[in-house]
Amino acid sequence: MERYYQPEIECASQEQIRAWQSERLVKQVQNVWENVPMYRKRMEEKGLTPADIQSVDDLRKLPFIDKDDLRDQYPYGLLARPLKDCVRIQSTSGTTGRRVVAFYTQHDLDLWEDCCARAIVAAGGTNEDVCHVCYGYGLFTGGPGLNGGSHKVGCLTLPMSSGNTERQIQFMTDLGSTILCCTPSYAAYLAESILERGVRDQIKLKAGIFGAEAWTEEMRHDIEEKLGIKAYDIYGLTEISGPGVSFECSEQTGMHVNEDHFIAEIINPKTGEVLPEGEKGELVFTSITKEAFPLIRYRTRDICVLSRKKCSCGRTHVKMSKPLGRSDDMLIVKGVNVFPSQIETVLMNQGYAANYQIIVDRVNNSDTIEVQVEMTPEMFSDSLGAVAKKEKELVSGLKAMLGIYANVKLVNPKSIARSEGKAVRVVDKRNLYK
Ligand code: DLL
Repeated sequence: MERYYQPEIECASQEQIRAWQSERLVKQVQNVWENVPMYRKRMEEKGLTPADIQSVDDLRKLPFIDKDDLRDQYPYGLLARPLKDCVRIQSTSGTTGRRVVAFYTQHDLDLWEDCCARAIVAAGGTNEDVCHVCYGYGLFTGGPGLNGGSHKVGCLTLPMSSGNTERQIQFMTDLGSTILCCTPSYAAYLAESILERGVRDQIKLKAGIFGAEAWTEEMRHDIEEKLGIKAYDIYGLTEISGPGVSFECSEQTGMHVNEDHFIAEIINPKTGEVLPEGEKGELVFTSITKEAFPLIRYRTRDICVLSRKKCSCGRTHVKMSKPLGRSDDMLIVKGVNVFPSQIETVLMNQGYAANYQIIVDRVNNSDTIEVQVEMTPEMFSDSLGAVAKKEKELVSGLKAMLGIYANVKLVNPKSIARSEGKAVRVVDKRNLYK
């Protein structure tokens, strides 16, 4: 369906893109000034009024916001529209103490789904496709976003959600799924399961749209080869709408940011200075068309590079590299955002000292997380059964906090190496950012 490949927008000249961005930014700044007390206060602190923002060149005058601001304003503080105009919330994955909630008007849902539709079209999707969505549905944006995009393209949409691999494969073969949308680790797992069952020749997949977590080029090639598909990356974050903030095209060399809706900047994470195109730094987004929950200069903590090099697909929107790391300590494990501080909170609440290490690995394409924590000296003389009970208590505390299973190992007091500088809390053996 051509409707979601809009060359007049996606292939517009740089001047045209800047003109749209300037016009929309000016309106958005006026909007948040009038409707969101936090923005007005922050602007006033810098001696700014909306009149100081005349074009996209003035964006850098505005203050940054980050996840802590979102948490401080939870739940309704950043709403720019009356609640009666909002029709949906979504939330960042699996964070109990650090919940971030985003709001959408019907207009916001439409533009989000349009962005996902563009991603599906860029992966070759048309109304003749059967789009198999096994991102999680619910508060997580993956399922609802790609589901909406798939409808807009006119694909037959299979709202599978995650899990139940047996059923996934059965529907895939019976209904002839042609586009697979899920996390790259689940895609790799599905690929192995399909090969194990010997049903590869019954699979009609041609493309996959994989994101929500870091994945390497090696992983891409592995999935492409095993499933006989082309695997496209898709990026996004709940705060800015969800998947589809940017997406890969046939060139597979970075993801086009939907610049008619989001302005991307790269900054030095330490100083906040805006860096020129091509330099590596923290990605910052401003949403210029959203109504309910517009974010101005939101620091994503994802480390990326932007490029305006000509793309063979014809799209002119700036491309972002795969995230190359994070400027905070957030981990994404099994698609769920995990902060070491959440784990520490559980340990402290159950009476342990802060001598622990988090070991993340990927075994058979599935993430594993283990928390090793030193027993308290009193526990050292406990029976094995008593120690196992304590481990179980930690496992359920962590499950309640993180929403995922983490293995727990109680180790001898003083057996975790002490560090003279920063403690090495996390050992991530997956090497995803390279
Ligand atoms: O992960 C939205 C999404 C759903 C994107 C489905 C793509 C597909 P959050 O749960 O808010 O939203 O997590 C956002 O995930 O800041 C990145 O660190 C990471 N992330 C998202 N996409 C990618 C990707 C969804 N393609 C956080 N590569 C972001 C690497 C990604 N990291």
